[in-house]
Amino acid sequence: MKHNSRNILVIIPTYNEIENIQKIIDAVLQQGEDYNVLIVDDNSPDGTADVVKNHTQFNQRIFILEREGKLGLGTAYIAGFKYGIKQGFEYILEMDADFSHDPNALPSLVKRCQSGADICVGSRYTKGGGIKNWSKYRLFLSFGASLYVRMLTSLPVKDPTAGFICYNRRVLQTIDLDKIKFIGYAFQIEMKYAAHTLGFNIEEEPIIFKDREEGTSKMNTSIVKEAMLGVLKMRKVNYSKK
Ligand SMILES: Nc1nc2c(ncn2[C@@H]2O[C@H](COP(=O)(O)OP(=O)(O)OP(=O)(O)O)[C@@H](O)[C@H]2O)c(=O)[nH]1
Ligand SMILES: [Mg+2]
Repeated sequence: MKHNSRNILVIIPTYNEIENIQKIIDAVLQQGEDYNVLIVDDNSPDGTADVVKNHTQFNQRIFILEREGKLGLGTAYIAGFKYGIKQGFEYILEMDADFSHDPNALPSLVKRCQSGADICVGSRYTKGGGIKNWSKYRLFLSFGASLYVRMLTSLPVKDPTAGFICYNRRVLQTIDLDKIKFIGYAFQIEMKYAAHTLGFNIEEEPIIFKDREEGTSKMNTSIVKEAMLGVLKMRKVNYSKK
């Protein structure tokens, strides 16, 4: 059997991504031999997991974690991180299934981690980054959230709610992942905040984010509320393992 390189793992949580799943897996694996993909599916009613499972039998670079129901983005990533660490991956990434994050930008994030960054954030709000075809409302929410976070915390990250990220495995091994409590945008903030308070350095690589073209959005106001209150709460948490 061919040796499977345990170098890079791209985690993609999915809920009803049947229109995107095949294309996004192909686009990730195309980045190189050392790229692997882990789908964390929450029993999508549209059968997303079945498409993935058609491939896992033949392709050793595709993995799947199936959960019983929609348990949220945050816990999906935590499950994925634990899997990636256990399987010995060196660089563990977060990415959406909906092509908002350009798979061709993956190597630029990995490269930054290979040359010293503990975390590299694909950033919309750093010089050279940007957003394509978002409504004024989404732009306002997202940019407002980033200002809010930076006002209330010392987090030196221009795009704290970003979800396109490369972690060095040492970061995920050091954070007590069982203390990460939030599920939506707050989860993204919380991971960066935890890493920062534990002394890890976070770099930003400019990316152009684009709105999903296919499938439906899972954004809602409770996620925004969680983020607003969550930022206040996380300042009291010690994220180290005891
Ligand atoms: N496993 C799992 N994946 C989820 C869940 N909610 C969202 N996702 C996935 O997480 C990623 C980001 O979710 P999106 O729906 O794109 O959220 P968003 O980017 O804020 O909103 P839009 O792009 O406007 O739809 C996508 O790959 C979703 O399929 C969930 O509860 N469980
Ligand atoms: Mg999206």
